[in-house]
Amino acid sequence: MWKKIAFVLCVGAACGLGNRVGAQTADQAWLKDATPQPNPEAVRALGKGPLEQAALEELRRGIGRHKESSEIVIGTVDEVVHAFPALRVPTARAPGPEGYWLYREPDNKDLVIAGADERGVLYGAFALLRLRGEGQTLGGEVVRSTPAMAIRWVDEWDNADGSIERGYAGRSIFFEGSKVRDDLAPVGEYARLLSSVGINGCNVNNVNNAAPFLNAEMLSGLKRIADAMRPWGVRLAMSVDVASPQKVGGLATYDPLDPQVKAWWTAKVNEIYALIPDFAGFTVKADSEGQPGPASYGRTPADAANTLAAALAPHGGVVLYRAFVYNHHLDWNDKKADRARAAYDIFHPLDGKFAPNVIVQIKEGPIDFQVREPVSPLFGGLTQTSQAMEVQITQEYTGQQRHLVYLAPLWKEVLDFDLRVDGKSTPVKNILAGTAAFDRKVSAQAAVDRNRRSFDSSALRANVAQDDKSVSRTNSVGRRLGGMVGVSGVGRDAWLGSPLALANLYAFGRLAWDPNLAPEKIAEEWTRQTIGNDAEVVRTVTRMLMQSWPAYEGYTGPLGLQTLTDITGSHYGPGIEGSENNGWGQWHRADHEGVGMDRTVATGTGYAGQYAPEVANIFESAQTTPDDLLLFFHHVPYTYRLQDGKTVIQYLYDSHYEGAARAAEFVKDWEGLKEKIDPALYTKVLARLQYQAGHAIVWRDAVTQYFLKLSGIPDEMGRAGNFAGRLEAEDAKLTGYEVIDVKPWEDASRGKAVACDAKEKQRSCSAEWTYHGAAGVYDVAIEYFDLQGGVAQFDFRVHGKSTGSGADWVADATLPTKRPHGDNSVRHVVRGMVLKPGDVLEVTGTPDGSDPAALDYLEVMPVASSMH
Ligand code: GCW
Repeated sequence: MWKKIAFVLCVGAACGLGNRVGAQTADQAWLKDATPQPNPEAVRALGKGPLEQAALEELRRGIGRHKESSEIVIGTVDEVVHAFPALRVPTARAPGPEGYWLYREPDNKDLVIAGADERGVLYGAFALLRLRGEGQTLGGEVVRSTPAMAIRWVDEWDNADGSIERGYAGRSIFFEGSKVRDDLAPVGEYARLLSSVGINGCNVNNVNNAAPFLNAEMLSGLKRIADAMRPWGVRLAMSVDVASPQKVGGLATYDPLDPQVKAWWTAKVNEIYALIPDFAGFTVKADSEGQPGPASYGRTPADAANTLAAALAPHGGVVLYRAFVYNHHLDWNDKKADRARAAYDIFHPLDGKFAPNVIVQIKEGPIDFQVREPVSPLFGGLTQTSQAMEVQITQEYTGQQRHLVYLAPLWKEVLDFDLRVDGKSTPVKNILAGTAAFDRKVSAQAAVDRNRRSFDSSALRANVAQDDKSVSRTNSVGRRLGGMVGVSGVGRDAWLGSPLALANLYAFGRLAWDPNLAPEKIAEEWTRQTIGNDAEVVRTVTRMLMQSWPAYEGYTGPLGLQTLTDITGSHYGPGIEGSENNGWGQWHRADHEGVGMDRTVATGTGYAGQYAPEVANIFESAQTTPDDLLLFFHHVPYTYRLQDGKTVIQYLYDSHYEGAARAAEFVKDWEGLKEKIDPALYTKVLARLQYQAGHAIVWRDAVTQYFLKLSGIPDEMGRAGNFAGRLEAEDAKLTGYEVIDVKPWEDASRGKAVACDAKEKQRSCSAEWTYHGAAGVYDVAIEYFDLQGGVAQFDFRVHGKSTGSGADWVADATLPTKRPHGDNSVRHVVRGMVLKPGDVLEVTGTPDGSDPAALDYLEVMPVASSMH
């Protein structure tokens, strides 16, 4: 009987999702497959629609984990009211579009999941599983939830060749060799993960290099992707190149106001909808970082957006037009030039000129996903235009998934930030939800409309086709659209590569659904579902997640300096001058006297004046600017005192040492959970945390020795530039190794390292030091450079004898760039060495390919402080 039912009810991507060995499944994230428990009576669906069937399947799979003796009935509100006319449902408080309620009548064991529409049923099912997963049971109360925002999308930056821009988890799950992949099972699993946290759209291709995606073969492939995601209520969107009429269509122009161009887009959009009837829309990057745009014809972003919008409107599609438009050839010597101003300067004058189905997609800060930036003032600058906030799940500037950085606290700060438009409370989250003060008139109208619709079941959508018009329908009542878009970067390596980074994907969906959720609560929820329900596990992992962004900020770019990395390259390791002296405009203007960029109206670039007066006044003065943004808004002397009286320079030293020390504690925290978590997960995460602890030291040393040299002001605690116990490679007795200058100099201890020149054909090189410290037991750290293009080998010996476990290792990590510097400087620790004065310490490096087994230093550390 069970088999038969399972067969009949198995639909679309819900089929065959058992825990396939070696396959990429949602199991690697927070949705754990339960062993099927044949208990088909426990869950019943009232409708036959595909999303409702997916919800049914999901509940059956998940409920297997929980003992269920009663029945769960799922359906749309219409279906529930129809099936149970006597049910005392709380009709006055019906869920809004895509929402649900979970309801158990006081005198009845059975539980009802009612969705405002089919998506709501699916989200309700996932909500129930989440509550159960957390050990919560429902009493007689109603759990009622409606997403705050209409747009809850992830954007992928996948290229047709299968590579992923700023992706850190392997190759694309969607594309390979200019085609859509044959095996789309991972795409279905991804959509299931997205759906479980309420994400309803996925743009699958990069905003750069988008033109090849509009050819006929690719479009038929995209149809297959849309089919794989549809059972989970995730609609497909794509990025388009505005020059496509010329590049793909062969027209002489792509001027958005040219009638031929408009006709071309209409025909192309019709072709897409013939294949994908619920296609969600286009994302556009234009006039930005080399992408073509309307400026080539003297047209505005609104002209370009509206041409696309007109083609999409009849089908209910939308245009997400990115406000990431700026000149990357700014004059570095011009003290008034400021990239941060660009989005507001370009888009604010266009407010009110966009078609109703255009949403301006704004990065959360005015620069580019830095470790900390102020909120983009453009959110407050568009009161008649729908807006979405773009955040990055993929950790481009925040450690590229090799560092633990839980981003929900950053996003939450932005969501809660009050822009005080017209002197009224205007948190960003309200703007995105279309409920800001300036939306009051239209939202009042929408509320009337919603009330009229509530429990007028005929107005509630009952099938996918109707549901897919939800976006345009909401807009037709005058309510601004809006939402959140997360650049996700998932790949074939367990989605995000790092197991703990998945907390960011999870948190993104949860916050887009409900921006009032606390990041800590989300972290806890995620930990329980992903790692374990044990109290110590939950407490420890939640604490690690919550401390991770402040730690990373502390050792990379505190006080609003932004991430102090090479902004024209990998965006990964330390490189303090990488953002200066070029046209890209991520400047911090550090000199001998002081640091920070003057963005005030009085003496600087005027950026601060883009905020409403109450906020602008706060940022205009260094005294009232919060310390963590001080150097974003002001150029101050190193001796300037922060709110607690500490000088800027001392804070720079302290925060780097404290941040790196915190990263070292993450290792200890995790080690304490060894007996309580899955061994494979334990080992995988431990290796990453150990790497992070080492790389945090690379960051710490680079930034502190750089500012020590530039400012000439010593660290009160005597740490910066003094590396006790460190034996420099360039001071060693070298055999084969040659001294090299590392660039930038601050990325190596004292700016120098040694490399083994493979061209000379020697098999290996060695560096030897004589130990002069006290006798005792030590941990020894060896700092080396793990370069691409070969797997170098290392060996550490004392008096020619192997030093035991961990004494030889290979440099086989995949780190950015091909020359030795902070991107690829790695710390290897050999623990518990017994040393006495006169011991000869020797590191042998064997180069391979283009990896010259380069070494920076060796550090002898008392055991207790080995990571510090
Ligand atoms: O952060 C920068 C990235 C680019 C990216 C660009 C953008 C897709 O370094 O790789 O391009 O932002 O957001 O368009």
